Amino acid sequence: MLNQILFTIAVLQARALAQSCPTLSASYPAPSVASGYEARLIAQGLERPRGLLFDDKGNLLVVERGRGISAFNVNGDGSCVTLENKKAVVQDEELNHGIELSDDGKTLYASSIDSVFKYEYDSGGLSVNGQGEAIINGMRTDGTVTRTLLLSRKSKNKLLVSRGSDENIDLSAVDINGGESQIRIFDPTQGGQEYTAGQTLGWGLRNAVGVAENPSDGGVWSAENNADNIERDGIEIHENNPAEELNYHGRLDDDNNPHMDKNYGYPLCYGAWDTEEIPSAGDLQVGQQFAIAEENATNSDSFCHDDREAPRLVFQPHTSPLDIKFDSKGENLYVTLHGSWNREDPVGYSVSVIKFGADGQPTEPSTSTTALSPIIANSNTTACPGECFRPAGLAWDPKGRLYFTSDSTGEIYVLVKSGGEGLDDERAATGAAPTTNFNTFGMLITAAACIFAYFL
Ligand SMILES: *[C@@H]1O[C@H](CO)[C@@H](O)[C@H](O)[C@H]1NC(C)=O
Ligand SMILES: CC(=O)N[C@H]1CO[C@H](CO)[C@@H](O)[C@@H]1O
Repeated sequence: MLNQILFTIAVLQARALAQSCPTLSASYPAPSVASGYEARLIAQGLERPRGLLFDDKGNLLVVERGRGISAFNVNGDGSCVTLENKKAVVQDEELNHGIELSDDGKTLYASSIDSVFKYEYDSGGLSVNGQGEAIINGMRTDGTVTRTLLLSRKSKNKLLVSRGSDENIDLSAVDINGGESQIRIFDPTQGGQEYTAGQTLGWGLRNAVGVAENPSDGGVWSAENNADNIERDGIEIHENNPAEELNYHGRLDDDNNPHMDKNYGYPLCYGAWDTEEIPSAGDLQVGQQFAIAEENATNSDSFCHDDREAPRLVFQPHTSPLDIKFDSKGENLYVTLHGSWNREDPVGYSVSVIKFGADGQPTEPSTSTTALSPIIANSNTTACPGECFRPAGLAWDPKGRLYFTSDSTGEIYVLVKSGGEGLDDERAATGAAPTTNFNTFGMLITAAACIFAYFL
């Protein structure tokens, strides 16, 4: 089975003018970058950076876990980005991952393990007015800590909040009223809401840290981090099962959305990856769900198949998909893979891309094990997690450049096409219109770094 695409050692050729590019060097071996892309390390020294986004003036806001929200002015063309004038926007050590901004850029949202906070935000002053108001409460668990936020751009006043399980295999998640392992929908203009009062978009989602809305058709997707240390029929199968999952939730503006309020299996059913290692697998295929049980496993498999929503795609177990972001046309879904701990050979530790078709669905079938194409990865994963970057949050800037945080190393990277153009053509076209600090000569002379890698 093809588990991992191997990279050869990347060759870095820096052709850019020294003064126009930041030259930060990482404490670990230079990452491998796929052909056609360029990557650059643009910030270090952050406190476990997680979610990030760009405001209406093109400033970068990033959640530093245990510190709060920080802002930077962003300058430079191509991959030669500099982050300047760091400013603390919100100082709150409880904030740990989620961040969102309203369409008009004036309301900022962030999450802690227990609550979602709302702030009046001023992008001119890079500041918030007063304290945040807790608009959603009651999410604390002993297990998962992230509460991913997603504001729908297709439906007004719908804030999606994803909450994970209380423990690895959390049997309380079989009760929809408990509120564990769910994505719920809230009206962000209301205050003082309990998490369990939200409308359930999906449940049985162990820890759906990545949540995204396809801009082309409004389809909502989530990336689920699946269970560790699982056994079936008393046999350890955790090395190559269960799969991480990409689940489909339909459109929020569809009053007859057939996926609304559906159960995706956890804690009873799990996506299969390596079916040969699953006892009594029968004709179970990659991407179908199976039951974990001491007895009756095969009987329960039919329940998982018939009564639970199957993933639309599966990924290698333990790769840990954290953030997912579509490009403007909904043709590519980018994924950060935070990386494994519960397996012998480290996997994940990369940013990858999934192709989507004009029908708003992935081009690969649900049985595929090759839906992810790596863009940037650690060149020596045997040293992970110790000497590796660990991708966490993703964000687009107005020029269509894609940024990601690495929480373990306190870093931010930018990804562009070879030659410096943004990865998102549509944003690059509109965002590159003459603005305050756009410089045509800069674009031409900033050939930046060419990084070559070959897929084996
Ligand atoms: C990869 O990392 C491991 C563990 O730190 C180290 O022993 C090994 O020499 C490294 N391999 C290369 C090719 O650098
Ligand atoms: C639902 C089902 O098939 N239950 C069976 C599980 O296994 C026990 C022991 O073999 C049977 O007694 C049950 O009927």
